[in-house]
Amino acid sequence: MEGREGKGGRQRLFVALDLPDAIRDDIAAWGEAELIDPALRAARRESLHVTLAFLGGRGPDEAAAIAALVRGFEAPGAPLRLEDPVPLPRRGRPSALALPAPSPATADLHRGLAERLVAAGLYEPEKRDFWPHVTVARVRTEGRGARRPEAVARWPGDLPKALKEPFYGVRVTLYRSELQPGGARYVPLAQVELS
Ligand code: 3AM
Repeated sequence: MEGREGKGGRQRLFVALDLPDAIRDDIAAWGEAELIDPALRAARRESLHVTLAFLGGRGPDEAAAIAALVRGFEAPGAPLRLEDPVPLPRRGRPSALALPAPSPATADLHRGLAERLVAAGLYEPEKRDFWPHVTVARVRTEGRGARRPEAVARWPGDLPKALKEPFYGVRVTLYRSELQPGGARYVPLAQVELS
């Protein structure tokens, strides 16, 4: 997995819990039917994940150290379940749509990973509480260069019952986020299977 670097050799990194392929498929199928408002841009199927730690722009040495830490991370598979979609932020005009993924095991994963990254001097924990979720769509912005999200007229309906059954997150991946006109692309740099 090669590293394509951005400005000054820096890459925008984050670590995530990957969803099983079957769940990604089911979310994508639900999204095809429900994310029909033209202001919504569905997340790519292969991008569906629960972010565990956002690391921001890092140089090659730090990226290599983070990759090594992720490869050596040991933890049990984390059971989680999905809830009906919520627009984010909850106040003001929404810019994204997420499925809450309440899971004490995922919070433990986040804590364990954050502790190791902090101990290695590679991470400053966020002040806000960890809130596990899967981002399923972003809201397009109004016109060129505008930052204000468009208004969404048709929000999706609830998830089907089958998508609310518990499942296991089985892999932790370090991703590089590449910002592109069609939406961010996430490139896996290092992975570890959970036991
Ligand atoms: O996939 P989700 O939406 O959970 O929102 C960004 C995305 O999370 C989040 O990191 C993931 C990969 O881009 N993110 C982006 N900027 C962030 C920041 N400054 C951030 N999270 C925290 N702080």
